[in-house]
Amino acid sequence: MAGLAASFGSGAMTNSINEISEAACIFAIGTNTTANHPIIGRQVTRAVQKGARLIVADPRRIPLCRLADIWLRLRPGTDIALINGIMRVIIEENLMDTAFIEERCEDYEAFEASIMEHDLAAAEKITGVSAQDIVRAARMYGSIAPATILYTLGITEHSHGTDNVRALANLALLTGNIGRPSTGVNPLRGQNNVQGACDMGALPNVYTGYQEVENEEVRIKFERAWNCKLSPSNGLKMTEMFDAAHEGRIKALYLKGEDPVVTDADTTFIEKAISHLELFIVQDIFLTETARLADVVLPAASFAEKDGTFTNTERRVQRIRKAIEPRGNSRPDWMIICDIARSMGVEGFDFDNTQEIFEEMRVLTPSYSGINYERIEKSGIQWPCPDNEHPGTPYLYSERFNTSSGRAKFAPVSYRPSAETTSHEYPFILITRRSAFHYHAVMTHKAEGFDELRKEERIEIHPTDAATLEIQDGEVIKVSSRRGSVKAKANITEVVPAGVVCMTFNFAETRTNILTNRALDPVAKTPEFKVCAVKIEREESAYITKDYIRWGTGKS
Ligand SMILES: Nc1nc2c(c(=O)[nH]1)N[C@H]1C(S)=C(S)[C@@H](COP(=O)(O)OP(=O)(O)OC[C@H]3O[C@@H](n4cnc5c(=O)[nH]c(N)nc54)[C@H](O)[C@@H]3O)O[C@H]1N2
Ligand SMILES: Nc1nc2c(c(=O)[nH]1)N[C@H]1C(S)=C(S)[C@@H](COP(=O)(O)OP(=O)(O)OC[C@H]3O[C@@H](n4cnc5c(=O)[nH]c(N)nc54)[C@H](O)[C@@H]3O)O[C@H]1N2
Ligand SMILES: [Mo]
Repeated sequence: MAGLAASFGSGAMTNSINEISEAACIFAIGTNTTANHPIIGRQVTRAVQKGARLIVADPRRIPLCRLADIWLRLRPGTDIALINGIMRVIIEENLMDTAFIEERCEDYEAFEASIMEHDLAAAEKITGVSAQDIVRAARMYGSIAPATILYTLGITEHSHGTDNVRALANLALLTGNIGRPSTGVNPLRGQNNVQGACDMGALPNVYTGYQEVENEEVRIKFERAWNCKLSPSNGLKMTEMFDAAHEGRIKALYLKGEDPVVTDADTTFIEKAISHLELFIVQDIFLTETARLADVVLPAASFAEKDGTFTNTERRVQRIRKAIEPRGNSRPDWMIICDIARSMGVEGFDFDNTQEIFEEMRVLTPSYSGINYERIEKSGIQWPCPDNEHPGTPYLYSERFNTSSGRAKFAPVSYRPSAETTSHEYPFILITRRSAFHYHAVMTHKAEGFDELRKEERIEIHPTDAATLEIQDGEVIKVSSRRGSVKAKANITEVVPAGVVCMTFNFAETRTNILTNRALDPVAKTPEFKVCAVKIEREESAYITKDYIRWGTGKS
């Protein structure tokens, strides 16, 4: 996920997990923390028990709402109007940190002018949150320090996700809540080691440690180390690769640890794009729905069957050790990759173990230079860690930001509606989300216990809407978007507001992502998973769509 644009860096938490319990104010926006990051959720609970103020911004009544001093039930996709409204109150009531703005930031005047362009009445109209609640939240976040912001997909999975993050960065800068303990703008990363994968350059525009592909000095350094020529231009983001495959610009795809036929937006399109490939290789620990479409499947070993390091959401690099031997003919990912490279005649892949790979990486990566296997034998170290004496960095930006001037830039952003809005034909907004009882689509369904807790999709729908449509709780209903239809049982609940329905994407037999919209954020290229327009019909009038029948039949 894109980092905090110009001034910040890597999409990692700016601060540490254990600092959250010491915060005096927590603003949790677009994160169902207790369900999806339970360890961090515990920190929030502990902070509240110690007297911290909690503001929650979420269209759904998530468990954290019970603990919150203020719950801002905004309309999906309207966060920028909400955050800008909060900042207007902070400016009008003089709650900003003027000294911090003068010493550490730039471009403030233009930013302030942009905030004063829209009044609270406009914010109330767009978000559905009362002006009074916006004022309360602004006074709370603006006057109680240290204050920390926690955010996740309710913020990022929008066609304006990067702007949402910029708005939150502006809010932290305005109040000086960055660069000190228990402050910060903290994206809680999703998958295990997704932070480490990004740190290792599994992104199309950077090498390890966010060293830019288009920077010539960087490129020459890597060319010398690897004794080869490297491309001077950025590659494609994953979502863009499927467009390229669809158009024949990409002919071969080697996919590792992703199940896009279930988890990417508009899966009908994804399957079509895959069918245009000349060669499709999938490397996974399970035979996923996507792997069924592959020409070659390479069985990989799971986390428990290999050595290496994982880097968690607070930038902590930790050792993992093999607990059991790889099952069957599966092998650790690094061995498979090295074998493929060697058999293609590429030099430099003669590693005997993961420590050798780590050593090569750290020599080339300033933020990891001081980390080695000996130092993290017992407990992990948080990057940046530039040398062997450095203790690691619990919070970022204590002295300077990642800009040439070292100052953070205010970046004005204005509210834009989501790519798809409701219409007469599609009158509901569909939010997609996670469940505490499953991990995405494939991984937890192999264990029976999880299915005891949740074995099928239940579509959350508000009692008023259910009554209008004469839907009973537990009845099978059909949900359709402009892209296709799926069916599942209704769950009548006030967790969702009227006009909004909500589904998970846990079940291959209810492929929620047939419905979702591929509208991408212009910078991060993340799809708008959190907002699409749908209609709801009772099963009587429903019919099974082509997409639904096609499920599981493999490559056509
Ligand atoms: N049990 C479990 N835990 C997981 C996962 C899992 O599959 N299962 N997946 C992991 C992964 S990869 C990730 S990325 C994280 C994700 O963690 P979260 O981001 O917490 O996951 P979601 O439930 O998708 O979305 C969070 C919240 O965003 C709200 N939301 C939707 N639209 C908006 C909006 O427009 N504005 C605001 N402010 N809020 C909105 C939703 O109502 C929801 O409560 O969870 C990780 N943890
Ligand atoms: N509608 C909707 N869709 C969404 C989202 C949403 O909120 N709404 N959220 C999005 C988000 S944030 C995420 S992160 C994605 C998740 O999307 P995916 O990453 O596609 O989902 P997972 O099921 O976590 O897939 C991980 C795959 O990695 C495999 N795997 C696990 N360990 C290893 C290993 O060590 N080696 C290899 N080679 N493979 C391994 C697993 O078997 C699995 O097939 O879904 C996205 N899709
Ligand atoms: Mo994620």
